[in-house]
Amino acid sequence: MGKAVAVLASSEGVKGTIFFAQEGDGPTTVKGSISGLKPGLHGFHVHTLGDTTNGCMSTGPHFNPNGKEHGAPKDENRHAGDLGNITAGADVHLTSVMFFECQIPLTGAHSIIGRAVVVHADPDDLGKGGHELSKTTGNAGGRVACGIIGLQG
Ligand SMILES: [Cu+2]
Ligand SMILES: [Zn+2]
Repeated sequence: MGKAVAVLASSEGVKGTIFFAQEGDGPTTVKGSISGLKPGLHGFHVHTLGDTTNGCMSTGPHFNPNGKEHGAPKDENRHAGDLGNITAGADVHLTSVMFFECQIPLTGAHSIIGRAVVVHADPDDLGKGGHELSKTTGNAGGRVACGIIGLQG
């Protein structure tokens, strides 16, 4: 079992911890919780770089090893790092995250270790919003929290 963790931090009081686990070549389980998000949908992605020297801005674009366009997790044409949206309820204290994902392995050439998880201010339109940013970022707005994905024992 491969395991990894990202501790999310931000200057806006959003905090969280996201755990990743993968058995062999199977799907990666993504599980965790985030606090401090405003209610509603928030774009949730793996970005290419594990670099937070300039906050979440320096984590680069969406992780996209296959040269695709931005999309929804279930789309054929999507960035590997496109994890869709997470939903923050009216209770801003805790947003739970739990899903399985096949395009973010913890080993191999397309491993997400050393990259970053980013949570956005706005909903990800999943490539379908018709905005000029829809096909690259889902027009998900600012980067409110991020964390570097590191190996966990
Ligand atoms: Cu993002
Ligand atoms: Zn994307």
